[in-house]
Amino acid sequence: MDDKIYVTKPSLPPIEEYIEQIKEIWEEAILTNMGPKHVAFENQLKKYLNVEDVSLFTNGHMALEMTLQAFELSGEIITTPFTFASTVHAIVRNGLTPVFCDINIENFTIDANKIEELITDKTSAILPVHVYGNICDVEKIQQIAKRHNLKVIYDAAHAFGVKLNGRDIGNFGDASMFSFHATKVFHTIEGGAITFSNKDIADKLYNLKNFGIKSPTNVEEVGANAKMNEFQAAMGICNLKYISESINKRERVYNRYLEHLRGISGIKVNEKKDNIISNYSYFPVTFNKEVFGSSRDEIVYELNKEEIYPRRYFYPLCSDFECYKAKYDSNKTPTAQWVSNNILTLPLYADLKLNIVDKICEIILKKK
Ligand code: T4K
Repeated sequence: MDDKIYVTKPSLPPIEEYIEQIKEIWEEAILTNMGPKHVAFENQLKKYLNVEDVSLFTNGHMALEMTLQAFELSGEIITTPFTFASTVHAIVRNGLTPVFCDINIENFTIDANKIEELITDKTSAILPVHVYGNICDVEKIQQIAKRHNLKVIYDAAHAFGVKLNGRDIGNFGDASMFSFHATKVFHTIEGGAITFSNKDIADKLYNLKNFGIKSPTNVEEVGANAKMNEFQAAMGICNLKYISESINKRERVYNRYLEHLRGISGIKVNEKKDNIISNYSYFPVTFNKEVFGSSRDEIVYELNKEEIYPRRYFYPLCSDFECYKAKYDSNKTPTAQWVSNNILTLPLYADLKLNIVDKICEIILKKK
């Protein structure tokens, strides 16, 4: 048995429940193309996420890429360099130009106070990321978007089930993308969804993910294939039953980390605010070597020696990627640069044993 500890481990439903779902797929012999599981799962999600509309995709990335296409954006999109490659690639693969805004040090999301100075006559949208499930300054972002007539599309890949002041996260901006990848709080093996309220976008997304086909004889748009299949939807139906239990277990792990690491000088943990219902998706920690005594990378080395594999999400910054670095200067986003160089996401998943959390923290605190 592999007793290595990774940054995450997928939550799986009882296998019998998935087999039951799969049997029904066998009986119907509809495997994909918006079949009965797809429709049922979409309806369940609409209720769970408390949103007007949901469109399912084969993964979060294609959901985001096609949403940018559906809104017919042009020119420049303001986003954050402190994110997974997908966010920026989705912009570039649409023929658009990412403009990187710095992040705030409190919760690592885009610094809303710095967005306006980046707006030009070419800007058509803002693409903020609720990174680690931390919520962006949605109010300020909405005001800016309104003033400048911009669309707001949230990358909510990490934010499944999160609420702000009782309002579900998928209701902010023009659309939000959720990832249902195996490594996420909630998964469909691979998968993703867009939540939105604009009815025109519903038809567009539906067509775009199915080659732009409007009817068997009418192909209206240059679409692609990004449909969620029936096996993915079946996994979603099974996992949705256990989501509250899974988030509660994550909260226990999160609290245990806090018990050990909160208040240690040179370490900053990701504190949850009282007006937020969290999904406890990640446990990011920054290490300030001058104050703490050890750097992030020294901590990684120590943990790896014990077969514990946290991840440096998100290092390097997207603006430092080989494919983008010639066009960007990461010194212009100094907070993102510092965070990327000093942050570590510690293992966090529903079934992580609390004694392992104790061990991880002991290894970290020995390096004070
Ligand atoms: N926007 C943001 C902000 C995102 O973070 C992501 C995805 C997207 C957009 C795009 O959404 P998707 O198209 O993926 O739906 C992982 C995930 O693959 C990726 O979905 C996720 N973000 C990203 C933050 O993490 P890697 O390259 O770190 O994956 P990997 O294979 O190294 O997995 C991490 C650890 O998880 C492994 O060390 C072991 C464990 N693991 C992984 C898999 C796949 C398992 O235990 N079981 C598994 O099946 O990207």
